[in-house]
Amino acid sequence: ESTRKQLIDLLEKEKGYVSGQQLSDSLNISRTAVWKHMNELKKDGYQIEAVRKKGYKILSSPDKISGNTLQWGLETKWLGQKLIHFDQVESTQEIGHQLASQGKPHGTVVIADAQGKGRGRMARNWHSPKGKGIWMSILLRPDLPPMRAPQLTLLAATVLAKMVREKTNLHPQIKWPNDLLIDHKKVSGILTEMQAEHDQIQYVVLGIGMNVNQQLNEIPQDIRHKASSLKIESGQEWDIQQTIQSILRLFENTYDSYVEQGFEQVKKEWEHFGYRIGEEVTISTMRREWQATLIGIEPDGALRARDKDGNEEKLYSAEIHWGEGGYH
Ligand code: BTX
Repeated sequence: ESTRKQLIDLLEKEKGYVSGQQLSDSLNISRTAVWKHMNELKKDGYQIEAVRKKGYKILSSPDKISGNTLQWGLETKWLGQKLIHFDQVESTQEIGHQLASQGKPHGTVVIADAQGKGRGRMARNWHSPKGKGIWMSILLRPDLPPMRAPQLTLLAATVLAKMVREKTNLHPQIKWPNDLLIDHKKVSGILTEMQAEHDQIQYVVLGIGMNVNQQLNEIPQDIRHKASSLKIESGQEWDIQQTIQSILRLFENTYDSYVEQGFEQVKKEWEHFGYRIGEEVTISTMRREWQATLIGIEPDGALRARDKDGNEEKLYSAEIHWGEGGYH
């Protein structure tokens, strides 16, 4: 794999042709091995021109996602350094849990082009059409108590919001705890699942679903009024691989400083993007439903809300909605 990376680097550096002999010398592999690598690259969607007596040249890099192309150009230290890509799976979350139990390291990433049974929270489903979005799960092994796990969801949401803000002039917002909205519509959702024992998180599988290149008619009709994609909102097609790489880079930075410095900075960023903070909404939990004003988030990531009588409450799990029909 690293030979292959070096091979691509050599070809990319050289604007002209690089001879098979030159490649074989620099990489210390046989001419036959060079030739085999070229065939593998073609399978991954690289367009390579081979000219007799001159050598090889990369004409274009692939759009088609693969583990290799995703890793190439990935500017991270630990996140996604182990990265597994599938064309189609039921759910990347499921695979994340399998990898965790096989002992795969912190920072392992699973990505699929399509999910047959993408899942949301509380057994809801997540529509994950082929090649249209980012369907990925990140395996984390944080040295944290289980009660801090919800902070990771909020952290992930700020990362997605920052990515959108970096690349567009749109105004992404986060609806507590885990929805990324653009212009009031859900573009992305996060699902954090944890395995804990005693007072220690064993691992977290953090799932990110992001609608990227769907057109309006590719969003299921029943959610079209409340869901959108980056393409619909920005009016342009996105490069999915680059978008994944940006998310992973931002995630790693944000996560590293969270581990070093705590939740405070994430909380600030989250509140900057926070949706309907200061406004009146309807909150429902398993037990009841009431009107309240959203105040902000707590240092531990819980939502703080104030009811009509001025009583404040910390919420760890609830649904927030407003207007007709509600939103969930
Ligand atoms: P959630 O429970 O907050 O949102 C699920 C709800 O959102 C659904 O009930 C539906 O109304 C709506 N919905 C379904 N699909 C979409 C979509 N593509 N875009 C916008 N709205 C939608 C949010 O759960 C967490 C989603 C995590 C998805 C990732 S994808 C990678 C990983 N693997 C996996 O199976 N789940 C996660």
